[in-house]
Amino acid sequence: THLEQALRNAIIANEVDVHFQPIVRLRDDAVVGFEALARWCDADLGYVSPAVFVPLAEERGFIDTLSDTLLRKAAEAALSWPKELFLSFNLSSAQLMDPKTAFNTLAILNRTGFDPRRLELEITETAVMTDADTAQKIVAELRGAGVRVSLDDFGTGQSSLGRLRDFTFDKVKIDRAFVSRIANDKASEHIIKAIVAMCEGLDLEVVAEGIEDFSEALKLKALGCGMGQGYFYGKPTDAGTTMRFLSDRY
Ligand code: G
Ligand code: G
Ligand code: MN
Ligand code: NA
Repeated sequence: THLEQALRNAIIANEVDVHFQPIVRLRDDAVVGFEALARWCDADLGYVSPAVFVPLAEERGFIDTLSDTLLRKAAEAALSWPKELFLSFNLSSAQLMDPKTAFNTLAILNRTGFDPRRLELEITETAVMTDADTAQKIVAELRGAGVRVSLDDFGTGQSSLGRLRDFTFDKVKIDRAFVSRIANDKASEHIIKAIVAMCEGLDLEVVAEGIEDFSEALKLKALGCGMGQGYFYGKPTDAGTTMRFLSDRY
């Protein structure tokens, strides 16, 4: 298809970019890391969402090429950040079924000179459920090298709480579907409270995604959520803007 060819060309021409959105500690609003988010603006097609082109690359069998390019770019940019900040990077579900993923990922970090202990990989429940054995091996290998792993979009996938026991994760990201409802929906508040309590018991960190205003931030803090992310704290911005934002703060 035209879209596929355009994407392939954009990868080769190094035109698929990566932006960064801050993740903060809710206690004091300190920035603790950034999530890398792929961005592609094609000359003819205009802006194409990663929600469209990531699945396309998965389907057409070049997600590893795309993802390697993005991780390299993200890690290179993150090298200039203060050392205590982590980089969070999304792995696609297809990559969690490919045994080469752990080796490839570590090779990129090695080549870039980026400390694996500063990398966090976001994976989804659905990916974990699809091919649990392979996913588990990949996760174990990466964690063995110091990479941390977070469960993204928590609460929306085909989750089984049992997986939380079988799998060793470091962090849970509460899907913004819950966060966007806490203002007027008691049920979402109870769900978040339960997730926070569960994570405390399992010694997992918690991030609330999609925080868009001050009242949501206050509520999540009151619910004991440790970290937050969303437009209220910052939209995703390119590497240069992110760096200027950091120089102003540190
Ligand atoms: O960035 P939003 O900004 O529109 O992202 C849409 C979706 O695309 C999200 O589910 C997000 O996790 C996914 N996504 C964004 N960047 C990447 C990436 O670099 N790799 C993968 N696998 N998914 C990404
Ligand atoms: O699936 P994942 O959680 O990786 O994707 C994150 C998605 O959420 C990206 O598309 C990102 O641009 C988007 N996002 C980040 N913060 C906010 C927010 O505060 N509100 C909304 N609506 N979307 C957000
Ligand atoms: Mn994510
Ligand atoms: Na998410």
